[in-house]
Parts: sequence; structure tokens; C-alpha cells
Amino acid sequence: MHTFIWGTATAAYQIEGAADEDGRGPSIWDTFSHEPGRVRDGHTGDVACDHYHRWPQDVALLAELGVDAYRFSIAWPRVLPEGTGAVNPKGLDFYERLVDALLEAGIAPVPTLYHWDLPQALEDRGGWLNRDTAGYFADYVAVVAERLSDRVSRWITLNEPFVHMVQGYALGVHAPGRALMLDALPVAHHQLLGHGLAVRALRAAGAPEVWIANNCSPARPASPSSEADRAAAEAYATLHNWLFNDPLFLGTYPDLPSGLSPGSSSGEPSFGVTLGCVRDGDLDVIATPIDGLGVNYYNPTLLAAPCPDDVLPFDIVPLTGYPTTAFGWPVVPDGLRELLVALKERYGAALPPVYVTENGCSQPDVPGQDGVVDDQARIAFLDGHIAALDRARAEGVDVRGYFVWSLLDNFEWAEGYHQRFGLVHVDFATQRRTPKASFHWFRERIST
Ligand code: IFM
Repeated sequence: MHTFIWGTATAAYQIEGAADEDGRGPSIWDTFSHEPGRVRDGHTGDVACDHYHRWPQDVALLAELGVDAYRFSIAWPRVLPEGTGAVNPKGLDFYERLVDALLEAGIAPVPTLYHWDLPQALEDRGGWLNRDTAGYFADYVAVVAERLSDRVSRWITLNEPFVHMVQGYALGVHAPGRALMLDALPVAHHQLLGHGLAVRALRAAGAPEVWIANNCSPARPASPSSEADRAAAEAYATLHNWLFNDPLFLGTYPDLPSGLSPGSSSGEPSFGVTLGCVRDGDLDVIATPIDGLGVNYYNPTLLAAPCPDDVLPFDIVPLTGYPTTAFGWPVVPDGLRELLVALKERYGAALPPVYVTENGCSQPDVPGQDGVVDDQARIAFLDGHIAALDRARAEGVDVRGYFVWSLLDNFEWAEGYHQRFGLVHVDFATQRRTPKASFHWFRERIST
């Protein structure tokens, strides 16, 4: 019987601040957030939660919460300001101090090595459209592993390569702000190649456990009796879920549905062949065995058949009839069970143990007159999703952990500080941290 891991998650650019301090280089998010009109109200991560200075207080909060593990991310530009070449020892020192404090508090550190903050110098060379970025990533991972692998036993390579590709390179609503639509697809392959190379670098440094954190969404047809809607749902599932998991667990790319082919509207049978950037041996690298699949789940996606002039082979339609978060996302706890079971059905024995590496919701949290943040909607959200996870376990899925997104209210990318996901409220004017009702609820929940 394996111990179940309870944790919370954060990411470097969303909480650290200290953007110009101790030799950190600029990342694509520094550039993007400083461009007018990119982030709501011009917010940036320059200060964020000031975690770079306040980390002892944040570790104390984690200890009070009683979590087994803390998922955070390491900022590549803090360690290698130019992305490659000279190492910044002060960057490594920061993460070493954090890891040591976590261990001292009895909390297992689970670092993610890439959570969207590519060094700007590498974006200037093509970013994830450039195959070389995969190799630079592995070199950076080797530097971090050399310093920390004697103390860290669980590592996560990438966070949500699907979201990074779509939002950052296809639609341009996240950094680096490129709107290439289907021509962004090589970003998928290069990130996955970087993942595989990083797994090998971590193994070489003796890392016992390596995971990846994939954002996945159950794709539901708007009308289950419509063959066209079912095809649209399968096309979407291929892009969002199978493209980023099949190569890891089956060693192949899925067949691309008609219409999901870069530079053409007709479609081709195989992602790998269509893309032209997949070289011999790449899939072997990508399929290097890993010890855990991290699943980030927020909500299902509802799909209808495309309209005649649509570029893509599906139409995303609103999923109504459920409560919604402050972001407007539908709250569908059973979608988590549905997703975990679908992964098990698709990959069978090839699926490693699964960890829910992100789940949570934004709510319009405002402290009351008494200073209390009574976020009952978040408690209901978490309770419902943990129950759904239990049902997936009862259906035979080997789920071994659950990490709430997020420990702290933080910089929510293009939404700036407008969406609050934390168990802990942050007053961004004073940096005062106030545990919300959900913090106390989660502490009770995991202590039993
Ligand atoms: O804040 C993000 C996180 O960085 C990645 N997963 C989704 C979260 C909520 O949008």
C-alpha cells in the first residue's frame, strides 16, 4: 500500500517576485507582462507574492497546513540567466535554502523544472519552435540536479506543455505572445523532446522519481447522439490530451484528425509525419520511462461539430448547468473521475501512478470585517473533487496524490492578480497572508 501524498502547488513567476535580483535574467513573462495590453490592468510578476524574500513565512504556512509535499517551480532564468552557459550560483542557493527548509519542516519538495518562464535569451533564438531549446533545457536540468538531487527525490519536468503551446505560441494570449495557430505544433514536439532529455539527465544524477504535469480535460460531445459532435470531441481530445500523453506511454504520436495539420486544412494521418520536425530516435527519448503522471484538472470541455468556415475541426461551446468559478469555469467534480478512468482505459499497464498535481478554483475572496475569508465555494469545490478522485481509485486507477492549486493567491498570468486561487489570501499591497476557511478545512481533511 502506497502512502497518499497531500500537497499544494505554486510556480516561480506567479509567486517569487524579485525579478531583477541576485543575477536573475529576464524571462518571456517579464517581457510579455511589461508590454502594454498583454496582462489585465498592466499587472506584472515583478513583486508577485514576494516569496523570494518571504519564503520562510510560506514554509511555516505549509507546515501549519500539514501537507506531505510542496510542488513549486524552479525559474530557469534564475539559474541560467541567459538560458545556457554561465550558471548563477545565487539562483541555485535560493532553491537550496528553500529545499532545506522544507525538509527540515518534514515536507517533501517536488520541484517543477519548467513552468512557462523561458529565459528571454532563448526566446530570441526561436524559443520552443527551435529544436535546440530541448537540449538547452536538459543542460539546465543537469545543473539543478547536480546541486539538489541528494535532497530531492521527486522531480517534475514540464508543467502543462499543451497550455504553453496553445496560449503562448498558437493564440498569443500568454508569453511569448505568438499567434501561430497550427504552425505552433512543433512546440509540442520540442517540449516533449526536452522532457525526455531531462528525464535522462535526472536519471544520470540519480533521481529516483520523475513525473511530468500534463493539463488534461475530458472532451464531451455537445450532443452525444451526433456523430459529428463525437468526432469533434475526439479531435479535441487528440490535441489536448493524447498528443501530450501517447508519446510518453505508447511511444507514438496519435493520428491527427483532418484539419489539425500545420500549414494545411486538409489534414494528414500522422502527427509525426505531418510535422516534419520529428527525427529518428526522438520518440524513444520521449518515451523514456517515468514514475508518475501529474494530471492538472480544472474542467471538462464541451465540443460541437465545426461550422463550415472554422479552421479547426471542432467548436468549443459553453458547458452550462454547473456552478462556475470567478474565472467562469464550470465546476464539474466528476470530470476528474471521468478523466482518470479514461487515462487508465487508454494506457492500461503503461500508465504509471497518477498524481493530481493541480486542482483548485478562483473565487472572489474578500476578507470580512473580522478579517476572515470564508471561502465556502472553494471548500465545496475541493471536497467534491477529492470525492471524485476516491471514486476513480475505487474504479482501479492508481492515484497516489493530490495537490491543491494553489498555496497562495498569486499572479494568474494574463489575468494578473484578479483571479485568486489560494488557500491563503494575499493582500498584494501589504503582502499580508491570511489563511482562508479552506486552509483550515484542508488541514482537517488531510489530518484524517
Ligand atoms: O495558475 C495556473 C497554473 O500556472 C497552471 N495551471 C492552471 C492554473 C490556473 O489557471
